Formats: sequence, C-alpha cells, structure tokens
Amino acid sequence: CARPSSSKPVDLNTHITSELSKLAATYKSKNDTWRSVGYERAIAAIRNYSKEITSREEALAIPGIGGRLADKIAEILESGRLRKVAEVCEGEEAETLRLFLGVWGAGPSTAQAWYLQDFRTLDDLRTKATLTRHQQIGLKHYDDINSRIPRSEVAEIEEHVREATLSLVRGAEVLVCGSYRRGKPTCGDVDVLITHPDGQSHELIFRPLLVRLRESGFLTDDLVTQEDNGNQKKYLGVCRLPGEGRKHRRLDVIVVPYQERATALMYFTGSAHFNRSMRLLATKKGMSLSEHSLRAGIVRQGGEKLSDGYMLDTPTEESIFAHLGLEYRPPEERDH
Ligand code: DCP
Ligand code: MG
Ligand code: MN
Repeated sequence: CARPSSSKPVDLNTHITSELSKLAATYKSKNDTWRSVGYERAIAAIRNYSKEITSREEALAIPGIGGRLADKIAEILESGRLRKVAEVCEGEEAETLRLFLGVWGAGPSTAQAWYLQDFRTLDDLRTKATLTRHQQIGLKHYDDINSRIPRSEVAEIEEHVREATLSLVRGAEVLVCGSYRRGKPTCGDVDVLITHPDGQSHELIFRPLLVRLRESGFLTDDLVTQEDNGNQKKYLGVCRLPGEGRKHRRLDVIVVPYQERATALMYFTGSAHFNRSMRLLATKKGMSLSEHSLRAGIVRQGGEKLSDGYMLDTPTEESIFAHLGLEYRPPEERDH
C-alpha cells in the first residue's frame, strides 16, 4: 500500500505471507481470480501490520482478515506450514499450469485450455498445440526467458542499448527501470527508458534504434511494437549480447517525451503493486496518475469522469510524491 517511507513496516510475518502467496499464485494460474484476489488482499493486510502475529485472535483483529483466514494463520503458527498448500499447489495439474504459464504470451486461460486438451509437456505444445506467434517465440526461448538475469548482465545490456542510442542521437538519456532500479539481485527482464532533455529529439530514436539493434543481431525476436501510447512508444522483444554462451533475454524499451519522464520513470520502475496503490491514492485525492502525467481537480461521479482537471508539473519523482502528500520513497522501497 502507498505510504510514507518513514512508516514502512518491517515485514515480520513472511512465514505467513509466503505460504499464502503460494495459494494466491496457484489460484491465479487456475484462473480462479476470486480466490487469488482474496489471498492477495489478505497478504497486503498482513504486510501492513507492523507486528509479528502470534495468535489466531490477533490475526482476526486485523482489518480484512476473517475467520477462515485466521484459522489458516493459526495453522501456520502451529506447524510452520499449511496443508492446503500441498493440496492445491502440488500435483499434476498445478505443476503443468506453472510449466505452461512460463510460455511468454500464455495466460491462465490458455494454460488451462492446453491442460484440458491433455497436453502435459513443452514437447506436447511444440508438436500438437496451436500457438500464437508470441507463444512460438516464448516456447523457442523457454529456458532462457525463464532464467533470472544477474544485475551485472542487465548493466551490460543497458550499456549496449545506450551506445546504440547515443550513436543515433547525442545527449539522449538511457536508464534501466523495473526490478533492476528497485535494487533486485536478479531480474526477470530488462526495462529500458529512453528520453531526450531537448524535449524533441526523442521522436528521432524509436524506429532507427530498433533497426540498428536488429541489424547488429542484438534483437533476435520482436514481440510487440506499440507506437501509439499517447506520445510514448513501447517495444517488447528478445535480445542477446554478442559473444559466446550468452542467453536470450526479454527486453522492454519505452521512449518518452522529456515532459513525461518522471511519471514514466515512476511507472516503469514499479512495482506493479506499488503503481496500483499510487493510482488508487491519487484517485482518492481527486487526482489521476498515469505513466503520462499527474492530473488534479478531477471530478468523478459514480465512476464517470465529469471533469478532466489540469496537469500538474512533475519534473521529478520527488515532485509526484509531494503532490500526493507523501514522503519520498526510493525505488528500493517500492516493492509493495
Ligand atoms: N507495470 C505495471 N503493471 C503491469 C506491468 C508492469 O505497472 N501490469 C510496470 C511496473 C513494473 C514495470 O512496469 O515494475 C516493469 O514491468 P516488469 O514486468 O518488467 O516487472 P519488474 O521489472 O518489476 O519485475 P521483473 O524482474 O519480473 O521484470
Ligand atoms: Mg522487468
Ligand atoms: Mn518488463
């Protein structure tokens, strides 16, 4: 939940939330949104609780935790684990769905459909399933895409993209966001934000950069090239550094106008959960936050926007926190 850094609670209940997270993830993979969202809310409530939970009664007193969840917490407190995790998260169906969800471009309903068609292995998918173009790429690079990227390699990829960008347009700014900027030891992909301080030259970067990186063999597969997200452009693909023994890595690039750099930076740094909290908080304050801008004076009536309000000046991330009445939180503290 969005809150000032000074009051950020230390998570003393990871033994509880880690068990509940397994349930939330498995229900999500089974397309049981109702249950997975229920567990995710409970996890958020427990994370916001600043003390170690020591009894069923204490759990029950936390807003958002009901009787059945308190029972589960009590079981974890007594035995260190939850029998329901074994029941729900282990076994052929759950394991196959996890395997299939690792195919880029496959969501819970696709994974489930494949399971119902009696596919059980990646080879089954390769030989028998009807795959979208994205899923074919996801399957081709399955092992590489599903292995974590060390920070040092993310930095090499950043440097590679920076050199290519600067050779096209001098003075461009290139920065890796996502889990890397949040300080994670390894990353799932590389999220590169590009902008230009002159406010205009960013428009010259997107296509030529992709052409250059494709020609050099660095980009190996294109997933999505989206040129129409307002003034921002977004590319999703697969890349590989030159040299022997390199893995294929997922690469996301956004090119944004300088005016939108702080809101785009904050969005692209995440986490996704943090972004949802910040947007929710903005909405509660009659504002609206997106990767493009922060607006104030929004008038809503029953979910409908009556007034679009006006744009606030957001030259830095600090200014966004300030407009929202929050103390600044550095990227390392934006996981939730
Ligand atoms: N993002 C978001 N909502 C989503 C997906 C992404 O707000 N549904 C934002 C927040 C993410 C950022 O984009 O932090 C980058 O997305 P990634 O999927 O690359 O996520 P991370 O970089 O945070 O983690 P990972 O290490 O898995 O890449
Ligand atoms: Mg990422
Ligand atoms: Mn990404």
